[in-house]
Amino acid sequence: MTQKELYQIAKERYAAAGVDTEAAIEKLSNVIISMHCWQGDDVKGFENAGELTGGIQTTGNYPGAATNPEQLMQDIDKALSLIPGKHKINVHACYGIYEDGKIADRDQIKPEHFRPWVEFAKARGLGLDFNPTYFSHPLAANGTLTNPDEEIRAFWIRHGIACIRISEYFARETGMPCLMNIWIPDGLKDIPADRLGPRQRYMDSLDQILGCGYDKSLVYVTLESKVFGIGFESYTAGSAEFTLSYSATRGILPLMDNGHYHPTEVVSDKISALLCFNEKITLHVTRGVRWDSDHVVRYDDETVEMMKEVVRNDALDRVILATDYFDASINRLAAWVIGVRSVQKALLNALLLPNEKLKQLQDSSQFTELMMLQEEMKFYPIGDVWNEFCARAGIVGDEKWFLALQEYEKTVLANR
Ligand code: RNT
Ligand code: ZN
Repeated sequence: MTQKELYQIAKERYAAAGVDTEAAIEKLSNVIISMHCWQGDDVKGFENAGELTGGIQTTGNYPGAATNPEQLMQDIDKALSLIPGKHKINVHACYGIYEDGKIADRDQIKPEHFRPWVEFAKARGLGLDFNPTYFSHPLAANGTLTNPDEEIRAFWIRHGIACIRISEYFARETGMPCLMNIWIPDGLKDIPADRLGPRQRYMDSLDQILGCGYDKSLVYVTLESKVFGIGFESYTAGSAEFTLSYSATRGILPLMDNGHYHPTEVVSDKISALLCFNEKITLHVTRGVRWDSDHVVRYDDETVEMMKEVVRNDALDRVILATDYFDASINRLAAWVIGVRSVQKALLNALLLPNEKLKQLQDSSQFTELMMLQEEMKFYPIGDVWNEFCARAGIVGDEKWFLALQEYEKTVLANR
């Protein structure tokens, strides 16, 4: 049977369950995912910074990592050619491009250092997001925005403001708002003597950054929490409670990275709680295995559950989606493609559920039928709808997309 015929059968089966596959495909085509640039080079950036710090880590040494802007952009292009839809690229401040080799320090970075990213995005009709880099820098050794040394703290405040300017530039140039996410690693390995002081300094630093005056229709500032990092096991200044309260009181957006909670705590359950209080929220979709290990996103239970929360709460335009992981042990482009496609598959799954019916069953306490239907829906022919979605986007739907990467590995990556 052809793909079209298989899709027709799938369409009819879903229709019988009250699900409109055409509407699902149409909605999924419009979902933008912000793909993180840092999977391509193990979060190294272009500043020759050396070691990755900040309590995050990549493991593995799969050959072919990008080592310069040309290679990274070439790899992003290749990955995007295997992902259906038009998306955004999420750039970190340590990915500035310095033609003369003169690297600007973090408090001196300017829009011009990111012009090649703008050209890259504009040529492809993509949006851009941005992140200040509060790690992998000598002045980050003992804290950034919480640093008790006022001069160092001022340096990092200047970095935040410089990043707001670059985000404004991205938004103006691409014609799409730029999401600027603040995450700092600041914390302590062992039991603190003062938990309040660093948080008060963090609050003051953020107030100073946001007080620089910027166009809120161009830049959406988000604040990401974390419960711990490697070497920061006992305390982080930017805990969930701190960052949620800060964003709620300052009118910026909260960001949840699903690697940043206790192992049995799930972000899928937090989305609705935040939607009660925020017009928009943001996610870093990742996969934590035992710790915030930033494994490649898969079509697993939690990803599926998170995307159900986005779809069934009618929040596709309220939950902003970005990926965040770094695996150096497998083909890095495959990591991008598998992760972003997994998010899209989880969205499609949610779009293909009879969500109204399931809600009614819950509200009328018909829990047996609810469980039965939730389980039976898992075996509906989602794969045929996925293939149709990909075909309409001109992308290979099944595992054959990997052939293109095998070829790329032979002809491009192996020669680096
Ligand atoms: C770290 C955070 C943060 C980073 C990026 C590189 O735990 O998840 O988002 O992954 O800024
Ligand atoms: Zn993150």
